[in-house]
Amino acid sequence: GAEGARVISTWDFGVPANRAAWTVLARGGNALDAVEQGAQVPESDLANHSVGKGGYPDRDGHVTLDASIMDGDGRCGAVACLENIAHPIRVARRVMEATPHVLLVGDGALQFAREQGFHEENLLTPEAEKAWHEWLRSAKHRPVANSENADYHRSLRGGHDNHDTIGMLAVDAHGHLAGACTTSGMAWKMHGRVGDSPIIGAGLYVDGEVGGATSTGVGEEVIRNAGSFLVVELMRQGRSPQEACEEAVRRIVKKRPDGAKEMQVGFLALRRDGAVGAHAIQRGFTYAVCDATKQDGLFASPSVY
Ligand code: SD4
Repeated sequence: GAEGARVISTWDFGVPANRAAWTVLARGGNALDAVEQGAQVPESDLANHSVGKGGYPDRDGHVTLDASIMDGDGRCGAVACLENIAHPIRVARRVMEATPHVLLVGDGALQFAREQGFHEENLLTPEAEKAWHEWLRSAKHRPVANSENADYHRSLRGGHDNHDTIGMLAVDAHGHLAGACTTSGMAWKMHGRVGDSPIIGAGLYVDGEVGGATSTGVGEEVIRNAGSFLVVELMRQGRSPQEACEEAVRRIVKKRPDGAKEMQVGFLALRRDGAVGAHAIQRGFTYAVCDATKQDGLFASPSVY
């Protein structure tokens, strides 16, 4: 029985990701297994240019992946700037379960993944490589300040292709919570740049007494405001998931009065009783909801602009 279980995730591709998570939840499986399964769907999707294999590379042509996973007991693991491994979310879970640490980065993360038996492969698809070459022609390898990364922000704002970070939150039939977040990060970022997604409290936070939150969009702004932690703490103080997401977005906009019109940040929250909230700076942020009554729910988040 999956009574009371629910999984939610960011963007249109959250729908198939939720379905994969639901196969675990529907048979009474646990939230942690569910989000790990679900997050792997966009990681495997080569048409998705911001998660896993097929993701757009950094400005030097390296596909570097960020991912984190967390459960309601505060157990968590993450990897950042990981190359050549198609499923960083699985490595993040191994960090959580097989090391005394929370976050492994770069070569160390890759070394650990190898030791854990993960297979190495080239994650730069011909399509992503072509897009990178096109970007190089116009940008001339110039490091662009976050607020000036116009192409990237345009793609985030429009929401037409909905290729973005997946953040997923689940509550299982036993009332346990878990969340996962995985991304190739900001396209054409500087080599070594790490976004919010693998930072516990920024791109993902879960507390079994309260609920969970995750984010998508310009990671620097989310890190600056400890975004997902903020959403969970606001819920702890009695705000609804919706109010909590709205307040977290408001904080970000307030600190960047000039930049906010040009950038996207979205938060998604799941309270432990299954209540959902979502809010974003720009229109176009969608999220998917799946439970025993409806598997393919897709909603448009309210937004500031
Ligand atoms: C980041 N939040 O690395 C991510 C970006 C994202 O590509 O949402 N999508 O800042």
